[in-house]
Amino acid sequence: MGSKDYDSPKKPPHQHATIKSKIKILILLVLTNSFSVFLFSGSGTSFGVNIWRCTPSMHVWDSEKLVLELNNTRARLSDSQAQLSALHSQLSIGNSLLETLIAETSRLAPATNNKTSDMWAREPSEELKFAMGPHKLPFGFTANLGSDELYPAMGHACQNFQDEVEQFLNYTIGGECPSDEVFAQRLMLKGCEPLPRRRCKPRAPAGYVEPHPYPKSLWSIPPDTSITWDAYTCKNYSCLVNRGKHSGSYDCKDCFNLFYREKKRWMHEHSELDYAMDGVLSLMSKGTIRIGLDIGGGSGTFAARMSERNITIVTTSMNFDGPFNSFIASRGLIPMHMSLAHRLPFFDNTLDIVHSMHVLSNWIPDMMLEFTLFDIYRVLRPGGLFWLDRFFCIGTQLNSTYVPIFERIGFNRIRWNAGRKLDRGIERNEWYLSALLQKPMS
Ligand SMILES: *[C@@H]1O[C@H](CO)[C@@H](O)[C@H](O)[C@H]1NC(C)=O
Ligand SMILES: *[C@@H]1O[C@H](CO)[C@@H](O)[C@H](O)[C@H]1NC(C)=O
Ligand SMILES: *[C@@H]1O[C@H](CO)[C@@H](O)[C@H](O)[C@H]1NC(C)=O
Ligand SMILES: *[C@@H]1O[C@H](CO)[C@@H](O)[C@H](O)[C@H]1NC(C)=O
Ligand SMILES: *[C@@H]1O[C@H](CO)[C@@H](O)[C@H](O)[C@H]1NC(C)=O
Ligand SMILES: CC(=O)N[C@H]1CO[C@H](CO)[C@@H](O)[C@@H]1O
Repeated sequence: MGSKDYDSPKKPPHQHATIKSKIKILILLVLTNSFSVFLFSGSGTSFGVNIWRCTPSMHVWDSEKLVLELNNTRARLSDSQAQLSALHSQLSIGNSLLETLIAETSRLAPATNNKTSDMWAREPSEELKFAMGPHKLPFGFTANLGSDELYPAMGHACQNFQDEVEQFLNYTIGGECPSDEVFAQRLMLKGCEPLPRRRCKPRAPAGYVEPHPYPKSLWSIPPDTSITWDAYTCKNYSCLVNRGKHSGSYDCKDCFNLFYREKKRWMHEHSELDYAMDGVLSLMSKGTIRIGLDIGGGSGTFAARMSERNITIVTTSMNFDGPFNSFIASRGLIPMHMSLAHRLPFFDNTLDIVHSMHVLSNWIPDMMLEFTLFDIYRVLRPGGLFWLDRFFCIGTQLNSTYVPIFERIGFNRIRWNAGRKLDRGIERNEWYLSALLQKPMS
């Protein structure tokens, strides 16, 4: 389809209603004012406080002057009242005239929706208007939705970044999307999440190679050509895999080398902070842990290990230093591109297990952490497990800040291990907390 097919703008459903409601507000204002004028002028005893505000120079003891002033004010007010009611009737006429006019113009001038426009710093671009809707539903579809229009989801903070959002929505309709993964992700991290949807297509990888069949795919590194790399510093998987050997801090530094540390994770109890997966699962009735979530799951190894145990785990991940999501998907696991600030897209009381390693830590502002933990509690089913894996903090914060937060949430502790971080952590009083927490049955 050519871009022409996409272009035809639809009549925005809201314009008419918006101007109408603005006029109604105006009339209400006028009515309210004339009503108070009426109160003022109608009764000599109800002057009170308001008059003092109007004529601050007057003195209470100057009673003769006061009477004069009041008489004066009263005269002026009843004057205004007369004027206002004249205005009022003029406006009513104006209102019906305008309604006719609006009905006419909204037929003639499409895509001038000013209800949503009001939220933005300036008149939004056409594509932005389409992206945010609302879009009218066909007649008869409103019952379940409770509305006769659909509002596309878009993070409310998008409004703070109109330039960026419009740049994000600047493309050839139906054509190839700009190569802007990093740009888009920064926008997400500023709170513009979910991003608005677009009417363009992502670039195809240079040489897509079909994934290995499952379960071999779980432990295969995908070919460099099967994803697009332009956006990242590391231009291929070899780079991602090898950077673990070099110094420097990267997100999920050594998790792309599937044959080194990654291969051993959660297989054995290396220390009291590292629980073995089978040990954790054995605490629950067999087969009752079936579906779950790994928050910030790096290359997806937690989900891969769970998959080998017939447990389905969704892995959330941002693409910080590389295409984490593509990597996870190539292993045959489910990636979800979502920041930590996002409300978990699962319904209440549904998941058997939520796991998170290294990600939840003291860099997260306390209030946000508390919201995150309540959200985890929300999506877990009664009896569901929250496996908090290596939560990092300073020793003094543990008992003063974090233990109280965890206690407020209301999980039951199944396992709870706090230990000093080895290497330089010892002199810096750096700690890790690992815990197995269970949502109460009732
Ligand atoms: C108040 O004003 C009316 C005319 O508006 C006048 O007849 C009356 O004498 C005035 N009363 C006083 C006390 O000035
Ligand atoms: C959209 O992109 C074109 C070409 O890159 C540019 O000239 C134009 O200014 C952009 N418009 C907006 C609103 O960013
Ligand atoms: C992989 O990328 C790195 C830089 O990101 C480059 O130095 C290296 O030559 C690349 N390797 C291959 C096989 O393309
Ligand atoms: C996973 O499910 C398959 C098919 O039902 C079964 O053959 C296999 O034994 C299961 N594996 C585990 C670890 O339970
Ligand atoms: C926290 O409190 C517990 C019990 O009160 C205590 O055993 C532990 O040493 C404290 N932890 C830290 C890191 O201070
Ligand atoms: C079509 C239309 O009425 N657009 C207006 C929306 O609101 C902005 C800001 O108030 C005006 O500048 C536009 O003309």
